[in-house]
Amino acid sequence: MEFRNFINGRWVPAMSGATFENRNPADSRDLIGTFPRSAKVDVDEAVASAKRGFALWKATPAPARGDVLRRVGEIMLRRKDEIADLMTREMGKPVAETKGDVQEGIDTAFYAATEGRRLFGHTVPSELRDKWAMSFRRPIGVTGLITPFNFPLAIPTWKAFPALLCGNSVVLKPAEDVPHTATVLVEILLEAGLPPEVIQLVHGMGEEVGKALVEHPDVPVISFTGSTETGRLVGETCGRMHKRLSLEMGGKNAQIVLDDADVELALEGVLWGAFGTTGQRCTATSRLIVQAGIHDTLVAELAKRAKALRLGDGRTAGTDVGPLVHEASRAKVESYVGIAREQGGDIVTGGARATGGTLDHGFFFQPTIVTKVDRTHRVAREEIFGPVLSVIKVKDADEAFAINNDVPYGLSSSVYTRDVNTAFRALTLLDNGITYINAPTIGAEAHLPFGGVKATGNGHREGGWEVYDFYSETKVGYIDFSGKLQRAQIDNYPVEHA
Ligand code: UN1
Repeated sequence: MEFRNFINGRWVPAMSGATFENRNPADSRDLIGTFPRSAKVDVDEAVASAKRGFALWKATPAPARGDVLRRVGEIMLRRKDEIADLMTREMGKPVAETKGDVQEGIDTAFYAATEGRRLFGHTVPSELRDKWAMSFRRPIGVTGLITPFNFPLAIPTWKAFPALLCGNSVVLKPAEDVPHTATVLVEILLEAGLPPEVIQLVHGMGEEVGKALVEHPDVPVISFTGSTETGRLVGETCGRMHKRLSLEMGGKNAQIVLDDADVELALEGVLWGAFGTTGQRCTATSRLIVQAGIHDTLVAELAKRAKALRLGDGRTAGTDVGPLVHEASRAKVESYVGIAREQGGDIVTGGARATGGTLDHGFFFQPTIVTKVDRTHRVAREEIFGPVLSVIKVKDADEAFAINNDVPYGLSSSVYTRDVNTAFRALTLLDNGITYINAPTIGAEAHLPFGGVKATGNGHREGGWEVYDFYSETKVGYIDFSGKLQRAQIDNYPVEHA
């Protein structure tokens, strides 16, 4: 099947005619389709159209924009199973997880729909008589959204729905691994009644399409989710061009388990956090920091359960863990296992490609646990983005908190303890955007701000109420109905204060 870009209100191929293939990572013989390999000219056309879309859309009342997004949520709800299936086919995670991904999109749509009837400003007392002061929100313009493969629906919706609700138009550049899901999202937006030029979809590679979008002078807002390396390049360009930029990047998230924890709960949490989505989440648990008293028991049981996880096609019932998204990711994971060994880590389970039977056709890797990891080891500090968990033994909570903070990233963290004081101390002390108590490092909900500190982000948040500030510009209005010139700071303070 041949898929297209959506530019200028029409489904079109890349102007050059170039294409790329998208294949199922669980079975690379399964070709999903060919997609346009677009270039700068396609982006230029998309942005020109999105500018016309913006002129129309910004004049549409926010509650009416919200109505479109409510219909989007309704269509997604109706098509949930079908979308989950095609999403698993193109990126591999089990259907239970892709259904969760669609649900996150639905939640985001319904939240955005109601925000159309809020989008609050402030009314503030003026320091002068017969004068009002207020703030309100204005849309900004064309937004360029660059999204990753691991949440093919949720992440584009996190960005696009608030952007649209605020009255901006959107040029979406999805990861080249998940172009089919993005295509379906655009179809749904159109079916729900979004005026065609308000949304543009440009498929292709980051270095070509992403770069052209980031460098385009008529795109004042960029939102990027991906690696910290690429985010730095995006940030440099946006800084130079005075663009508003939201970055959501790497993580090295830790689950801390203290001696007083409910061990069974901690076990279930770390299995889900480390190996869900094959470890390919920015929020994945990639470090397990365990207090000495329960370390050996916990690790032994964990290794047993990790070994028992069933690998396979995410569309087959009973599959716990799907493949990595492509061969390059698998090779990266494999190289980190080598690095872990060289630096003195002990591979207690996994450590190799998973092969045999149908697995031979996909990019599978065994769930891997490395023990005897020191905080200085590379597997304790660098993002791997795969099913590899590094276990670090500590003597107490203070050491655990210090190690949690001793990495360049700061997305999520998790602490298992029954002590309420320790739990609140963790919330206060851990340098992360999100801390979970007695729950894994993954599982953020759509109506709360999502994001991290340090090299994970640049201070913005997605989700919840804060993202609406990112996609709108604050404007202040002063209305003086006194009928005379009133000089602020001067006429209301006529007497010199000593
Ligand atoms: C991501 O890891 O890229 O909290 C996003 C979670 C999901 C979102 C993760 N709701 O794991």
